[in-house]
Amino acid sequence: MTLLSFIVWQAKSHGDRFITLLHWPFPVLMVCMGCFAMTSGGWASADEIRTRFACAMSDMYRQEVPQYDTLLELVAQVNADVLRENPQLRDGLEAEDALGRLNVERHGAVRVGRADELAVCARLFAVMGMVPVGYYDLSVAGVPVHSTAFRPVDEAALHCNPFRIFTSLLRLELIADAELRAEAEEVLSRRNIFTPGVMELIVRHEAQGGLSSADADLFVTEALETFRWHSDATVSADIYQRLSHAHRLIADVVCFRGPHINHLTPRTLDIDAVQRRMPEVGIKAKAVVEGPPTRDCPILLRQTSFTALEEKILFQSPDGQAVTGTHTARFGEIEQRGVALTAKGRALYDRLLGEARSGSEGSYEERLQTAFASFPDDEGTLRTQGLAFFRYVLVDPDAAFQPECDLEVHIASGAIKAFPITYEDFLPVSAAGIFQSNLGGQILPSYAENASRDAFETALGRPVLDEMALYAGLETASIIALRKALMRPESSVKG
Ligand code: OOG
Ligand code: NI
Repeated sequence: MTLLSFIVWQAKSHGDRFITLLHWPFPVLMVCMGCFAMTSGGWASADEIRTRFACAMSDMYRQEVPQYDTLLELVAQVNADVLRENPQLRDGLEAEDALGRLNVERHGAVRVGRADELAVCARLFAVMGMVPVGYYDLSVAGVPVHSTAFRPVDEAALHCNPFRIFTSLLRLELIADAELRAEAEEVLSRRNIFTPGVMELIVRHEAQGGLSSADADLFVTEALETFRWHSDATVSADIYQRLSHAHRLIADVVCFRGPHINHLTPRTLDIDAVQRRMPEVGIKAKAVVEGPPTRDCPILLRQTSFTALEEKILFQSPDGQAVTGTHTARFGEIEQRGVALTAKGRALYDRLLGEARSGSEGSYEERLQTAFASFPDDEGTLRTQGLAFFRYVLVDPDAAFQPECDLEVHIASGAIKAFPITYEDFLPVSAAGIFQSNLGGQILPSYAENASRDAFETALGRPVLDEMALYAGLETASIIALRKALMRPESSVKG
């Protein structure tokens, strides 16, 4: 396929989105600007605030959940081993300048109880350049929430620190018992999960278009308060028990002063090794790894977790007597990320996963391996069959190009390199597995398929972005940059 026809093919396969993509600030996407601490206006950059916040959150969680600290050490060890034993992978990551991001990479998760709490979360995360991407309906899996992931979206920001927060909104309407529902609503209506300080700084950021470095520090401190663990419940033991009986997750969201961060997840280069070695460091891992099976060429996302801690809590009591109890909500998770799949690739993934999950022969891992045998496992085939997204980079600017040159010829000659675009999002079936592994084996009520994206977006105060359009945008931007380089052969284009 020639380069020009490839661009035309992109335009056709991504339809209307391609037109929108043409309006993107391509130079911003394509030029890795690194993490500048300051923007030109003198404000702390969103990337910088996000990095400070992610570090502060990680430090807080290490104090609160010591097993997470142990997990971080194990992941660092495994990643170092993988890089030592696999120089090719190391060189690839180095060529992409992606080693730095690996060490800071985390995702976390929180669950809020009211629509207006979600809306303020959107404004709070926006200060850090994190916007809602994707809609996840988890009611089908017996979890009464729907969710999005707040994350950076442009290439430079992702490169700097792709910190994401999977954010769920409780769906009280799925509580069948009307009296209990009203009670939960009443409890939630009494709380304010944001400090006056963070509200003021959000408003200042919106008015000024940025925050000074000192204000950014203050913002991080104040924002962190929302996600801190509080061991004193806001309700009596009786209400807690009744809500917990309806669904443990409902009690977790409703009965506390705020949406405590419930896990933080470092990224590993070998999730099977971490899973295997968790018992050596005293961590009990979830039985199966969610997502695709072990492969040469990782796709999407694989995840596993350790079960939530049992923590002491204090209930309210009318006579002021201390009533103690326990609550299990906070856990640790690890993830391994692979290439983002196109709609075609994703449809194949969903079909094969469905086959493995519904089968009954052999172990789940065996069924997964068998089902995924028909998913191509080399970058070249994933790319040429249009199953995954790639970023095309001109690595030899001195090569003699003609617009009609064949892309594949230049890839074969090494003048153009195709790098897999990392999947930055989540998977609903996996997310449900992660939720469930931490509900202590509670039999889950099954909710009818009940996606309510409109209601979610109304609560959020804006639409969620379409992740497929974002990946297509990154791929197309890289091709347009190549085309520009063809027109001005003297200019060198770096990815
Ligand atoms: C979120 C579970 C989903 C993931 O990695 O898929 C999630 C939660 O337990 O609140 O974090
Ligand atoms: Ni997670």
